[in-house]
Order: sequence, then structure tokens, then C-alpha cells
Amino acid sequence: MKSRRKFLKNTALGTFLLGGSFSLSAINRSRESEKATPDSAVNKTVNKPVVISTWRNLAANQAAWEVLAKNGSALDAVEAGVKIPEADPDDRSVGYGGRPDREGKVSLDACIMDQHSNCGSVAFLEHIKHPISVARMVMEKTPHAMLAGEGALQFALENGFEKENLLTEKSEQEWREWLKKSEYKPVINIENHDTIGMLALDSHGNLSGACTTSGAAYKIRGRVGDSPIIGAGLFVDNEVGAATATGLGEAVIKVAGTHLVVELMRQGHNPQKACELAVERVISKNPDYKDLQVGFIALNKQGECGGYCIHKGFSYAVFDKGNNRAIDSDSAVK
Ligand code: SD4
Repeated sequence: MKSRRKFLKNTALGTFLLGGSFSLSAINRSRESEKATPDSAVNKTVNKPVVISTWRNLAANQAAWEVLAKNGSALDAVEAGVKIPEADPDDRSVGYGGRPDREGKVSLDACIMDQHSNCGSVAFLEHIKHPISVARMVMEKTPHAMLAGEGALQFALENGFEKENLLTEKSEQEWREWLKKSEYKPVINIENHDTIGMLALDSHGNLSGACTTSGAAYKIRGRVGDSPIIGAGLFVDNEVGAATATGLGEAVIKVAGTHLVVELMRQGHNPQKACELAVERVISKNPDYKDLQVGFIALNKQGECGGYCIHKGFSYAVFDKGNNRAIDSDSAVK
């Protein structure tokens, strides 16, 4: 391998030095053709502040907007935003009231990432209503990026979080009903309806993101999805943009989904196109894509947004210029 690389390098250089058919500009031109045609216009005015979140979470956007409108940081905004569904017992895919694993236990995954590429994450965390705030504390108060399970719980309790029962009566009833057949089959757009991933660009031009979920309903105990994994459920690069994912975590992890979306934006694609190309990649790596849903949303440094999914039914919410609205996402399968 090494000698092949050396050979190629020597050949190209040799041809160039001898004034043969290669020239540096020709080499650069051919590299250029591999790149994306930039979809994002340069020197556009920046649309800021802006917040975007998965599904129709207008209340979460509202909470984030209140921070952004006072010139607060994107980091504070996304934390405040996702805490709304985390505390909502009727939101069955996030925090308190989230559907349990097949043993009837609620376990949560969450992560957060700021404009300096600092990140914090908790996985398989039980009994804590606001895993996103624990993830932020992991980021800010420890030398680590990720804590899991009992250690994450211990860390949360030592830092003032309260131990709570997160299983609501309604969730418990549904789980008992599920137990009768015990059939694990994620249902597109229904079972995993409300996991929230949120991205914000603040008035200072900085990006941050957060993602929080109770994961797949009736999962095997100990299962961790994409949502707490940096580069899968969430990725932020303050030079380029940010992305977050929802849907079947296993399919997102396979392609490092949100890192892919951000890298596609780095290559010049706008957020919409980047999400579309990433969904295509998910489809190409998951032969069973007809039975699973994945959705991405993205936000770039110019404040442009995009979203795309495999199957119809995914939506996202955008708040900018004082206007908070839900958008039905376009899908690969029509
Ligand atoms: C997971 N991606 O744990 C999460 C679930 C989700 O909308 O996003 N639901 O696989």
C-alpha cells in the first residue's frame, strides 16, 4: 500500500516536472470536479437567530426562541428548548412519560454540543427527568464526553439532580398491553414520534445542538440508540453547520448520519440537499429501509434550514424572524 502510494506520488510529480500531460492546475481541476457544486450562495445575509427542531415541537421552539431573542447563546437556547418535551408526561418518546424498555424501565439518551465542538452525552440513564442538563454537565464539568448507565446516574445524583420515577401510569398500562404479545416492531412515525433534536444559531452567529429521547419503545434493556452519539444523533461544526436525526437509531449509527450531513454541507451543499443525500445513504446501507423511518434536519452558518426523511409523516419546526411554524418534510419514498 505504502509503495503504491509512493509510486503514484512519484509518477504524478515526475510527469509534472518533466512537463508532461499533467500540471498542478489540471490535478486541481480534476479534484474540483469531485466536489459538490455549491448550493449555498456565498455572501448571503445571515438569517439569525433561528431554531429548528424535529417533529412539531412548537412549544420547545418557543422556549428556545425566548433565550435567543434576548441575545442568549444557542447552547442555552437548545437546552431550554428540549427540556419542554423532557418534562411533558404526554410526550411518549422523551424524558418523563417516555415509553419503557421491555422490562418496564425507562432509560434515556441525550447529548449536547456547542460552538467550540465541546460535547457531552449520557446514555442508558434512568430516573432523571432532564438528561440533557446532565449531558451539559458532563460536557462542562468533567474531562469526558460520555457517561452511561449507573455511572451517569451516580454523577447526576452527586450533582444535585433528583431521582424520580419516570414511568407514568399511561406508559405502564401500554407496556403491560405490549407484554401480552411481546412483539418488538418499531412502527414508522408512530412509536417514535416525539424524540427531539434541536439546532440553533444565535444572534452572535454561533451554532449549538441538543438531542434527547427515551429511545425505541420496548427495546432490549441496555439498548442505546443514535441520540446520545455525537456524529450519529447530533453533530455541530461552528464553521459549517449542524444536524440532528430522528427515527431508527440503528440505521442512523450505520452511516454516522449527522456527521455525514455536516460534511455534505462543508462540501457546499445547502442544508436541504445535505439531508437528502444523507437519507439516500441511509437507504443504500439499509436494505430494509421500507420498514424503517429516519429523518434529518440541518441548519447552516447562514441560518438556512432543511429537513428530509425516508417515509412521509416526518415534520420539523422552524422559528425565525419571530415566526414559529411546523413544516411537513419531503420524503424519499413518496
Ligand atoms: C433512537 N433515534 O433511540 C431514537 C429514536 C427517535 O424519533 O428518534 N425517535 O433510535
